[in-house]
Amino acid sequence: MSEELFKEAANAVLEGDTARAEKLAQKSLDKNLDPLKIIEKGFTPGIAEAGRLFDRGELFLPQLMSCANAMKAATTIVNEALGVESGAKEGTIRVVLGSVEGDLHDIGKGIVASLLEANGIEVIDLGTDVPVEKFVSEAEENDADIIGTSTLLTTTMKETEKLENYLKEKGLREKFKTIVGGAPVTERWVNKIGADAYAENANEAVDKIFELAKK
Ligand code: B12
Repeated sequence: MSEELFKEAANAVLEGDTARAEKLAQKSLDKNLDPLKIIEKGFTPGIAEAGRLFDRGELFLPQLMSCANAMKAATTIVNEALGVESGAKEGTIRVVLGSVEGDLHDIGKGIVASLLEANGIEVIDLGTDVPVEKFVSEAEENDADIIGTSTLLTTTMKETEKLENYLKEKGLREKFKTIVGGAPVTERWVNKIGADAYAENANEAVDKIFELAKK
């Protein structure tokens, strides 16, 4: 039954049908399905397929944008449900999160933010196109423990390396832990630039952040 719903969700995103995607998001919540499952097994395969078709020239940018809008609308509904459990308290882990400069992708980052909050982690979401200087000034101002960067483009990946260098330059490398994510990022890249952690998805991000906070 839920497999069918997942398939319908993927198709709604692939067809850029925002109204249907929203309806399916709500339906999955009404059925008490795990909110993260409907994102991971339903909507994400839909947007991934849209990306593949775009890559092969079978989908054009306006169509990809419609798919992204449907995905965003659906994840906004599900993210809210994820956040219901949220209860960041004084003394909890504080994470400054954003998409790096030049990068406007924010769907995955939004899911990560919601799941972190659902686990009692405080998130200061700086949005998209965030310069390294801003990540650091916000981390300092908010007395954050961790800086999380999201990058979806290979061309903007180097911003994550720039952040490491900037932190060292300012003598702040030991003050904050860093975690990096986004489709083109790998464990190897993260080791190469000297960041503290990599997470492939939102679930892993929660585990890695708890581990980092213990160090
Ligand atoms: C949706 C989308 C768009 C939407 C974005 C809408 C939005 N508000 O985000 C729109 C249409 C606007 C768009 C624009 C562009 N896009 Co685009 N886009 C995509 C697409 C199809 C899906 C991305 C997505 O939302 N995935 C779903 C989410 C849930 O997954 P995710 O982002 O990977 O996030 C998960 C993990 O990575 C991780 N994670 C993410 N962030 C973080 C952060 C931390 C700290 C951690 C720990 C974990 C973590 O957890 C998340 C949840 O599990 C991808 C293809 C793909 N398969 O990735 C292309 C893709 C990324 N885009 C691409 C391109 C080329 C572009 C454009 C340059 C197109 C153009 N010609 O203008 C522009 C660039 C705009 C810019 N300056 O940023 C290419 C990038 C190629 C490359 N190698 O660099 C891709 C790969 C498509 C392709 N195959 O060609 N895009």
